Amino acid sequence: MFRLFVLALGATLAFAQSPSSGCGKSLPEGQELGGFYNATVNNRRFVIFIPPDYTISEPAPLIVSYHGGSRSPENQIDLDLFTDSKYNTDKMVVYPEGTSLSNCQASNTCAERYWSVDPRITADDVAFTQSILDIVQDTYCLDTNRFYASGKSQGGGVIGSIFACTPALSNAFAAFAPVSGAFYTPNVSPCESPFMFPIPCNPGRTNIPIIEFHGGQDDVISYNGSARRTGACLPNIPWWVESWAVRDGLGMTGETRQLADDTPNTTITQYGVQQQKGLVTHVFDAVIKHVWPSKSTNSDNNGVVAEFDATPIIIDFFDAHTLA
Ligand SMILES: *[C@@H]1O[C@H](CO)[C@@H](O)[C@H](O)[C@H]1NC(C)=O
Ligand SMILES: *[C@@H]1O[C@H](CO)[C@@H](O)[C@H](O)[C@H]1NC(C)=O
Ligand SMILES: CC(=O)N[C@H]1CO[C@H](CO)[C@@H](O)[C@@H]1O
Repeated sequence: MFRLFVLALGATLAFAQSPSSGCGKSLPEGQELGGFYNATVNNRRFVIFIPPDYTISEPAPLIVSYHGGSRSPENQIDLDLFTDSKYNTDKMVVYPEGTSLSNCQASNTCAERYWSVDPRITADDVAFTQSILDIVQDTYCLDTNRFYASGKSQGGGVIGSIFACTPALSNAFAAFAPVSGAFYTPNVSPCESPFMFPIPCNPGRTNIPIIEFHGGQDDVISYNGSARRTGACLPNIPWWVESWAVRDGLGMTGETRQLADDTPNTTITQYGVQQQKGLVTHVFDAVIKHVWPSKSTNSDNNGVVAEFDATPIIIDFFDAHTLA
């Protein structure tokens, strides 16, 4: 009786952590704190970052970050700054690699990698992600209540319109943060303005935290939607976000304000009230293009920087949401 009580109290004090089976296992040989390591599963590559504060006894949160279409895990590492000690020292970060087009040899594009939100890609990225989660949680000491997904462009599309819309993965990740998301939607007819069509989605729960960032001058994935590629349609972005708010039971109306005093062109819209306030959140910068928003030069922005850094906002959003 007494022991049960102590266990229950211990669990409460630990903020409902859920230690993975990797807890207590020493780091794989040759791996060090702060290091990056290639791994593969079913012939597909992913990169693992061991956070500097990692220990085998304290379950770490996990961020899985998906690169943009044609890009690579290495590009995403440079862009998202989730491995920069300025922003993160406690979270493990994993960078999966997409697959190439089936006819890539003809077009000489086999080094370019894409995600299955792109209608040309048939790889099972849900199974790939599930395999990665299985491996890392059995190898490292992770808190399975704090797994998070982020991604740029197609990487944002695959997490926001496929993984968050799939029972198993919507339950595996505690929150999702697509950036300049390419939310290709199949079988939309007609695919035409105002691009506010029903988004097919079958999540495993009704309280999924989502934060989406988008630029008003995005010339790749237009803010107002477009018919960019045969076989799939791109939704109006505010409509896509609003669809998530409705799916989460928060209603269609959000509260919009300027993000910060020094961001005249950037607004944040939060859906939900009281404890659920911001469960669905949208950050809109009217001036930026198809970028990972950053006040510094990065490989996306050609030196035309944003009014804010997306990275710390995403990390704060993740920290605010856990499973259970
Ligand atoms: C992982 O593999 C890629 C491609 O094979 C290579 O470019 C990269 O340097 C490797 N990264 C590490 C951390 O070994
Ligand atoms: C999107 O459409 C709205 C009107 O619905 C318009 O005011 C705005 O300029 C458009 N934005 C872009 C980036 O085209
Ligand atoms: C595109 C846009 O809205 N630009 C505005 C950004 O903010 C400055 C300062 O308020 C305005 O002068 C720009 O017009």
